[in-house]
Amino acid sequence: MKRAEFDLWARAEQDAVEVALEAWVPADAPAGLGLAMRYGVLDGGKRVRPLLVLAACQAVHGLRDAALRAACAVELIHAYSLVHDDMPCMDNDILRRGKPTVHVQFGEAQAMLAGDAMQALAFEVLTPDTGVPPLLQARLCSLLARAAGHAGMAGGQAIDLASIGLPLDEHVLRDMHHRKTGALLQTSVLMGAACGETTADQWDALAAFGDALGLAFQVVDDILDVTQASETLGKTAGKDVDNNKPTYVTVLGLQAARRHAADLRDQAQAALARSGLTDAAWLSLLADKVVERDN
Ligand code: GRG
Repeated sequence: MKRAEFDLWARAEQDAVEVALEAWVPADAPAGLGLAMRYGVLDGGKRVRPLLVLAACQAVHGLRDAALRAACAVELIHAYSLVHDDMPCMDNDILRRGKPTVHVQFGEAQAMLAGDAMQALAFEVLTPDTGVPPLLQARLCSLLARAAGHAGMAGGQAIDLASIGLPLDEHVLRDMHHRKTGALLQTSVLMGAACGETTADQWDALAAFGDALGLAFQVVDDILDVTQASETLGKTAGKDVDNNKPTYVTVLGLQAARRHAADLRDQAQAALARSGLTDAAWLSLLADKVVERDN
C-alpha cells in the first residue's frame, strides 16, 4: 500500500519538476543553445535528486515553492555534469538517458556551453525576485555550490580522471565517490530540509542519511554497470571496465559490493530513524529504491 502511494507521489512530483524545468530552461537562448540545454535536461532521467529534495521538504513541512526551485536547481547541476562527463575529453560516451549524448547531437562546443549555462541557470532558479526569503536563497545556493564544486562533484571527477588504471584502495575509492556522486545526493536531502525547520540533531541525522544513501547510490551504479544491458540503463553498460576504472565491483567483488550497498541502506535508514521525523516515509522509501533499482 505504502509503495503504491509512494509511486503516485513520485510520479506527481516528477511531473511537477518537468513542468517547472520546461518553463525555466529557455528555448530561445541564442544560436541553438536553448535547444541543447533542453535536450540535456528535459524528459529524461529518474529525477532521484529532485525527489530527495521534495521528500525532505515534506518531512520538515517546509516551503514548497523553495523546494521546487531547489529540486530543479539540483537536477540542472546533475544534468550539466552528465553533459560534460559524456564529452570526449572525459568519459567519451555516445548514449545517455536512452538518447545520443548532447555533444553527439549538437557538437562539442555547444555541449560545453549547454553545461555551463545549465550550471548558471541552477543558481538563477534559486534566486527569484520574490517568493523565497533571501536568507533561504543564500543557504540553498551555498549548499549547492559546495556540493558541486572543488570539494564535491568537480573535485571527485578530478580524482576519477586521475585514477584511471590505478589500483585504488577502498578508502580512496570511497573518498572519490563521496565527492563525485555522494555530495550532490546528500545536498539534495539537505536543501529540502533547509526549506523548513530542523533541530541541529535532526540536521545531522539527515546529513548522515544523505551521506549513506549517496554512497549506496554509487555502489549500486557500479554493480549495474556490470550486470545490466545498455537498453535498461539508457547509457553504455560496461563503461567502467572499458575505461579501466576502479569501482566497488573491481575493489570488493560483486557479492561484497551487493552486501555493502545493503549495509549502506541500513545505515541510511538508521540515521533517518534517529532524526525522529515522523513524516519521512518517502525519504525512507527512496533509500530502498536507490538500492533496489535496476537502472
Ligand atoms: C563533469 C564536473 C563533472 C562531473 C561529472 C556525475 C559525474 C561527475 C559523472 C557521471 C558518471 C557516473 C555514471 C557517475 C555515477 C553516478 C551517477 C551520477 C549516475 C548518473 O545518475 P543517475 O543514475 O542518472 O541519477 P539519471 O539519468 O537517472 O538522472
